[in-house]
Amino acid sequence: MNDLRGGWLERIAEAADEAALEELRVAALGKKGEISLKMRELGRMTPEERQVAGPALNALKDEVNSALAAKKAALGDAALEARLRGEWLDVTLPGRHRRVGTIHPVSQVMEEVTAIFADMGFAVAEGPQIETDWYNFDALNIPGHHPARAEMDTFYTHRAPGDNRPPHVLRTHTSPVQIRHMEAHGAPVRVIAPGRVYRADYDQTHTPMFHQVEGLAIDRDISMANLKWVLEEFFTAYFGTSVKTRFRASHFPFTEPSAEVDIQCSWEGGTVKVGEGDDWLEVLGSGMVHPHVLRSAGVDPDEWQGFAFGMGIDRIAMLKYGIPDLRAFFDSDLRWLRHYGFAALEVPAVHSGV
Ligand code: 2U9
Repeated sequence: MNDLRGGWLERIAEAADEAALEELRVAALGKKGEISLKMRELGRMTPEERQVAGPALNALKDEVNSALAAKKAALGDAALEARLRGEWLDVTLPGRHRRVGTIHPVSQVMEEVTAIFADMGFAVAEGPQIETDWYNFDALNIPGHHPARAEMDTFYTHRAPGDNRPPHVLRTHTSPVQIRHMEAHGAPVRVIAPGRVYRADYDQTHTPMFHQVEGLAIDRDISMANLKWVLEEFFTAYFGTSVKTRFRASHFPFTEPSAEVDIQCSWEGGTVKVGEGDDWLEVLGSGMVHPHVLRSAGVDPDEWQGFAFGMGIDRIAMLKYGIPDLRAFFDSDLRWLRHYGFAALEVPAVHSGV
């Protein structure tokens, strides 16, 4: 009995894993296990023999069961220990650096401009980028023969062969938005129309798609004086410093009189600074809306009058943030955005992993 006990306890102690342990359990205590067979022999013993062997075998069975359970727990602990050692984690490592997306500077400037005009009571109007030639030209006092049509380097859409209607155009300015706005709502009007416009032109200062914001204020007695105040208010808010303006007589088909507007600036070492110095920089066109234009939009020019202006957003973004080449906007490269220090890029880094 002692040999039997010592043999099983030793093998259990040496079991390498749970599978080996299970094999031992079956070999000792399973239906045909060594200890089970010995217990079956009890029936064939004399009562005296059984009185000795019975309790001894039961004790052995209990002892082997306990040894199996203890070894199983020990193997489980060892496996967990090994796993924990393998899955070791250094929680002091810096996090992985993730680059964040940012607002494009043109969108940022568009929002800044919109907010400034909103403070002065202007609503935002939007409209289609593919326009009829009526809304893009005729309604703006630019008839078919007018040289401005050719000058604007217009993109035309195709018509099906045999369809002789005039083609649609990619809008060359956002002015059609304001024609549509007046048709729908009548006067008085205070709106700005920011958005994409298209002209077939590409060099350091022109891209085939660019962004404009136009403004329109129509009421019974609006004058150029109101225009000057609104624009100076705008430039001062936008550049964060008081900015003088200079109005030069000009000509546009849709305004009469018309003026090109310059802002005060200085040129030093090839960089332009707005709001100081004695130089002037042209930034927008403007004027009193031509009576033909008001009439085309269903507004009576004998009752209503007002100003309009238009400026390139890309250009004023370049001026505020010192971007030398318009094509930079199309590089989609965060490096130059960082270089020019756009506020939208100054997001706090959670982990600046090195
Ligand atoms: C309506 C009536 C008149 C908008 C105007 C300009 C002058 C102008 C240019 C500035 C730079 C276009 O982006 S740019 O190339 N714009 O010079 N725009 S007056 O006149 C309007 C608009 C809407 C109904």
